[in-house]
Amino acid sequence: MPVESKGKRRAPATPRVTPAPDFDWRSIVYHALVSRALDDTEESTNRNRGHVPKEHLVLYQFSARGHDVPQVILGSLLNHPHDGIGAYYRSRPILLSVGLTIEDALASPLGRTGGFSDGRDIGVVCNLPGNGRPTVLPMSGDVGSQYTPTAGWAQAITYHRDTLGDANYAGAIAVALGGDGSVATNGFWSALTMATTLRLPMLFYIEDNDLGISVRGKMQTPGGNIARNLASFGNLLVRDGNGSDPHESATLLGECVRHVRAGNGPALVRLTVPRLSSHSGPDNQKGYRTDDEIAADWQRDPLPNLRSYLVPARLSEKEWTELEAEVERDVTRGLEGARARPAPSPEGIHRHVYHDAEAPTEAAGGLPQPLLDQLDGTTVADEEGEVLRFADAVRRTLRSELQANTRVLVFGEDVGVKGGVHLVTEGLQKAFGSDRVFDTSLSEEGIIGRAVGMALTGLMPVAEIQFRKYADPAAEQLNNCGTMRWRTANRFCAPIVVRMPGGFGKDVGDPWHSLSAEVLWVHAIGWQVAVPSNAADAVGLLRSAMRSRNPTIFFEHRSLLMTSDGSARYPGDNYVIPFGSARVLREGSDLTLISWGAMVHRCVDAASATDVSVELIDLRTVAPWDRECVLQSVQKTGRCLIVHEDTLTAGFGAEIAATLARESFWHLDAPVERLCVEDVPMPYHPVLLNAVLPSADTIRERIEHLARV
Ligand SMILES: Cc1ncc(C[n+]2csc(CCOP(=O)(O)OP(=O)(O)O)c2C)c(N)n1
Repeated sequence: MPVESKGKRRAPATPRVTPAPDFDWRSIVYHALVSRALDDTEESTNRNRGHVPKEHLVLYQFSARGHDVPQVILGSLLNHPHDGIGAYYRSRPILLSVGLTIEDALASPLGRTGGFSDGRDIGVVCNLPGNGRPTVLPMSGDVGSQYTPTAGWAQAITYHRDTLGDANYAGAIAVALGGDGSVATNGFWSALTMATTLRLPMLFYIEDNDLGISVRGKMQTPGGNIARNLASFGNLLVRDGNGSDPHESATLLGECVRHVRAGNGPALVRLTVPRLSSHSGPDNQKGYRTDDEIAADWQRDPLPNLRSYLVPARLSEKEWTELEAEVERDVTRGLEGARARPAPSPEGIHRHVYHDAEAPTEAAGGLPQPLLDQLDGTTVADEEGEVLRFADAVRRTLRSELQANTRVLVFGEDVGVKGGVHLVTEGLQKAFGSDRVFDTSLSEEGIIGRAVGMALTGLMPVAEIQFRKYADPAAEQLNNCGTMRWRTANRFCAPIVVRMPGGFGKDVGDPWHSLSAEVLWVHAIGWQVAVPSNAADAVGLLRSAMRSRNPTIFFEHRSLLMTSDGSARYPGDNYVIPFGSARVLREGSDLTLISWGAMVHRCVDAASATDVSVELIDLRTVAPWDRECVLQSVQKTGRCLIVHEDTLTAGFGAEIAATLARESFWHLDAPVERLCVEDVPMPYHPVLLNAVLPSADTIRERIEHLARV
């Protein structure tokens, strides 16, 4: 086994103290040595090494050397089957200590089949389904994105334990690992706010190597010590110590884990650690670190300290040497197994973007299948239902699902006591209690990250984003939620529902409250996107989303919430509409008119005001969208006009037009036309607003023009 770092190691320096009891030191040593051996192996077989055969190349590599010993000490304390770990690319040692196999650990950086991602994601972005041991939540490449899903897992622990009465969750905790650079991210502060205001069972473990690639810790937090700066933070136990010292690491980590497990609220522990390698494979540290600094860091290597701490007090010289030999054997065997695995097949690359009923195993996360089987809905609407406004229909659907399914939670800014700024959730907190319907802190990243963490534990979170535009701060969590199933090769999924009002209001607009831009989530991978035009469709689509194994963006158009346009008969407490099924509102033979959301109503008016025979299709969902319905209609009429409120360039109409150009070219008698908001933000004054929005008149004019072409 190549051990590049051996020559640089120094004599042990830690003063002899009696090793802390209650730790499985043998296992800690084993995993620390495995982690070192994996780093050594990968560093000698990465892209920078010319002599390595191509098939043995590690394509992208991060070393945990120096971070490893305290991480495996922490891992040894995580033994509850419902513990959740939110980690990052330097966290492999803790994964090893909670069940990652050596073969998987090596196969993934080689990009081989199996493992965390089946060759789809870089090897250091790991995950580990629990199966009776702690779960390592699917990591992301974005620094800081691990924090809010971990806080969501922590809140879900309290929900399972206290609301669902599942005693198996008693004593479980969530642990987020992050570097000193990550304490400057939105995710860190959002999760810290959540954990401390709600007193969640969550531990923040900050591994401070004073480097964020090349940037020093003083740039990330004043003075470079997040623990010192958080000393007076409310509801937070804070500890600070030396991660090179195994005794101090074990003492502080042990104290913090006990504190959180006992239900005393969150804790944060910062340990200083040396980064004994470059940031990652391609980095050579030139220009930002001197040889003297690197040598000084080697003086702080925790591994020789671990040895002098334990030998001979807990392990004999012989036992340590035997452990080294065992590790060498196991890693050699693991490497052989990893290299023997085939490269992934491109054939399967399109699988697992969405739920796949044919997959041999179901991903972890989302509602349990037996519960979903019980919740089978009907596509037959109750024709006698009372006429409800859109907002009332959504509220009634949330109410019936909260009643039918105790795993449903509804939350967002002002959603609880007030009932939402649009009053859609009015009265729900009173009816279902503040653990099921609640206000959140003002952080959209926190709202969505929390939802993701909760869904991973098997809950159905329904998160409200107050206005479409305010989903912007949550973009990272939304994107990572969508790709989760694909990038973990169906090991994890986080089906959540994100309700958001958007679009122009009644006689009013502006760039902040009137955005639609639904196409963004059609382009983002893995999302279902519903844009209902009326209360009945809203009921069916929302219920489908809340019983789905895929995440859903659910638009509630502002101009429809309280108006007669959006009103419809309530179709029943079990009514569902499958995604991807459009509705033909009016049959015709001259031209196909396609729309969704509030524009549907202007299209209805336009179609009724012309002699042209218009077939009007309400798409209802834009991801997936009903291609067959559209193609069939256009192949009949030969003409197509698409009307949407989102801006023209690269709006969803462009996708439909491209599809028609390819699939219906020989049936077209005229170019496919789009009528949309031109490429400007929504304006405020009604005169300006009306100047940019397609009106029934402009739609009719365009229909008549197109019919004459
Ligand atoms: C959101 C985001 N911004 C930038 C990067 C690029 N990047 C990768 S690692 C890193 C430094 C992180 O430092 P720290 O959190 O201290 O962790 P360490 O690597 O030192 O363990 C940066 C800037 C990223 N992955 N994600």
